[in-house]
Amino acid sequence: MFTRILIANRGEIALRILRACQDLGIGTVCVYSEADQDAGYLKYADEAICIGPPQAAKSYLDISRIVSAAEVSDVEAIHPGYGFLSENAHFAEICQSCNIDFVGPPPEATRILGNKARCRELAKKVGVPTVAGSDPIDNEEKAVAIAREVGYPVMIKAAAGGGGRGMRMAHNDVSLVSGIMSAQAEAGAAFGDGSVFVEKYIERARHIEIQVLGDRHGNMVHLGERDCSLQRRHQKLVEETPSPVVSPELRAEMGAAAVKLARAGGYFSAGTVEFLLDPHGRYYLIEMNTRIQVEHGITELVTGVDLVREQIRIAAGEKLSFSQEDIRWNGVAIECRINAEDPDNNFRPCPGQIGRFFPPGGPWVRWDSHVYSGYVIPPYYDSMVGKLMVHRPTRADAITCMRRALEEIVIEGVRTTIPLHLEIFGHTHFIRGQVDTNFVEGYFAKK
Ligand code: MV4
Repeated sequence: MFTRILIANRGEIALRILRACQDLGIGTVCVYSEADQDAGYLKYADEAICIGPPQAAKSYLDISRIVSAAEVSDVEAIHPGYGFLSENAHFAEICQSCNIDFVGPPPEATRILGNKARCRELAKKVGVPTVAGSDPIDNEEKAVAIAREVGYPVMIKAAAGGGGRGMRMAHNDVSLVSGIMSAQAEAGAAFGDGSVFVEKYIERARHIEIQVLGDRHGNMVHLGERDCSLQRRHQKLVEETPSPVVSPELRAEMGAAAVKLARAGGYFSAGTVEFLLDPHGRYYLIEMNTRIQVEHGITELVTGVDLVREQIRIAAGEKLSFSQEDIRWNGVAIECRINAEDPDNNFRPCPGQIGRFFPPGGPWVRWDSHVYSGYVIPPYYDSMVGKLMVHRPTRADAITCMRRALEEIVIEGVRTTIPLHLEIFGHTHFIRGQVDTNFVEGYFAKK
């Protein structure tokens, strides 16, 4: 097992990884930008190294700065968290070449499974259902022919895209051609790869993702699903497990499909296979996330598996200490992502200093956050303040518990999404589990 790990991330996930390291008796090195120099969690690290100015490109995204910090602090491994360099295969390769273990999947698996087009191609090869659509577009006439064949509306997606970037909807030939051009331009600029493909738009779908966990000895399990249908502009607002619409039989089937795909791609570590589930119960692969995800905590609550701890054990060459038959799901867990955004101003980010602050708590409540009264939320990174999770025997109990927790939070000095979450948790359709990927956009259209 490692003696020292560098945490190449910030905020709540840096604290989460730090806690897992401490539980494993592993020393910790935290890197931080000048914008995070007063971050409270740094005091828990054995060593904290400033790697640059606030801009992510010159700090948390700068491979040479992070690897230099790893060299001078003599760590054996780097945990990338999520976002930043967590899905950067080149970074994982540089770590390997410097004899530093990367706490995540092998680079070649990231290159295949983390690319939407290559992931789709592999899924077709191994018999995992995919959405009707195209390979990467090399000419517009072909794209028009395929879109007409599968039927409008269609989605245009960047192969190297993520978080909704390089993604467009098209309802006819004209918007298809213009959508392809703008998606190619956006993806080329954002990811250095402008390749895009077309998929039929699955109406009234649920967004169901399967958590997989594999070690370096060929063992792999799935840990059930997370229903992430409540998104606003491709940013998840609420996640829950189990999904109200996934039966034990469907869970086993989708779990097996996810494991089959990940194995075929040579994957190990924690990863998430994303599917769409249509109203007829048919599921389709859309992509794979080759990292630990923001919403991993609700899976930890219902399965009792510490995913970050397992990632570290796997990176150190240890075997999974459980089989698929050992996995049990207990109760319902729901997460709200609390962001410092202004619901009355189109959810624009609302950084600033937190005044009076009282976190939620009590039985069955988990609050994963790095913030405190007096903390300044910097404008340079994502606006997430914390992840509020609850774990109860039933979905109805979980909703009640979440409402109580949301109502007791005090965060002054910044606007947050808490009022929106309270509206969602009071909405009949959500309470009945009858929402799909259009719910949030549709909800705002009526306001
Ligand atoms: C889709 C889709 C419907 N049809 N693909 C992919 C990335 C994720 N952030 C959203 N994704 C979707 N891909 C096809 N072919 C529906 C979604 C989707 C969604 C789309 C728009 C607005 C909110 C959404 C919430 C979840 C899933």
